[in-house]
Amino acid sequence: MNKKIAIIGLPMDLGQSRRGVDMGPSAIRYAGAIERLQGLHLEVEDLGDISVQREAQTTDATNLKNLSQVVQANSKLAEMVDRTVTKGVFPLVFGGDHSIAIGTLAGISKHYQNLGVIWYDAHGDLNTEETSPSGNIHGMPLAASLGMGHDSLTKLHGYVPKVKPENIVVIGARSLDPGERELIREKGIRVYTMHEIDRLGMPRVMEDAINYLKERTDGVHLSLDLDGLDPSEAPGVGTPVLGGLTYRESHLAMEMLAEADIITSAEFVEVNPILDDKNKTASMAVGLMGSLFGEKLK
Ligand code: 4U7
Ligand code: MN
Ligand code: MN
Ligand code: MN
Repeated sequence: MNKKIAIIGLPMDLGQSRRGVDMGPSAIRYAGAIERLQGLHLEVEDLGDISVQREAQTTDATNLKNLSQVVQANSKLAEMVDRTVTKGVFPLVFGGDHSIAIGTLAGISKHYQNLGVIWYDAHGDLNTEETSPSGNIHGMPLAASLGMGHDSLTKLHGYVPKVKPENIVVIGARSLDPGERELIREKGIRVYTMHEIDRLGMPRVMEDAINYLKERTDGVHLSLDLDGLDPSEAPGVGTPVLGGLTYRESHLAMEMLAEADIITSAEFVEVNPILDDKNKTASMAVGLMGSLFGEKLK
């Protein structure tokens, strides 16, 4: 694991419809992210937050809410992440709604032949403006990174696609729209739904996912949406879905990733402190970060 980490916050809530997720980066910092990582003797530089142009909600002719603002913020993020990777530093991004993964992946992927992605989420985020039931761009970042959807999302930072379908692993899915299911089938994307996790257990699932990615990728980005966890434990998210992963299962998953030493960039998204219970969800994000970066119990 890279010993130098750069933290980048993107306080954006325009990729979905509930306000408050723009305060995610502050909530995660307030929960002690930087101190936690410094405690692991990592060199941490906080690059601060990217500024987001805030104006009245817009919907243009397409079924995409706030498209221009989302594209603008993501372009800045892609630039910053790109520069970070160029310097040999590990980019750690705090969201913000999950639409920011479009920018993160755009900044990272050009540095790899075969970037792997672990999408830890209750959702597939594989909608396009044609299949999306909501028009919310936070339900589209994985599709956009595959090169599917609106040009201004797929072409962000100047190249398409950012990831190949066979290099993606989705973990924790339990809410997939019809168009997403079709895409998963058509592209052969590896998805461990809650069904597989219940049947096989998190250790088997992670072992499997890690071996699969190790064989075919030269870097792995972890995109962790806090709604992958069960809302009874992580209530501070805008799109909660019952029947999710526990905090302990998630910890184990992070510990196994640390042990395998495959993660080369990460982002923690969708923390909404307004919907949270005493910053519990942000604290969980920080706890998971600790494990991901090698914190040991003994
Ligand atoms: B998140 C949804 F319809 N699929 O597209 C959609 F269920 O980043 C939800 O994973 C998307 O939180 C959730 O709007 C996006 C919906
Ligand atoms: Mn998501
Ligand atoms: Mn989600
Ligand atoms: Mn969500």
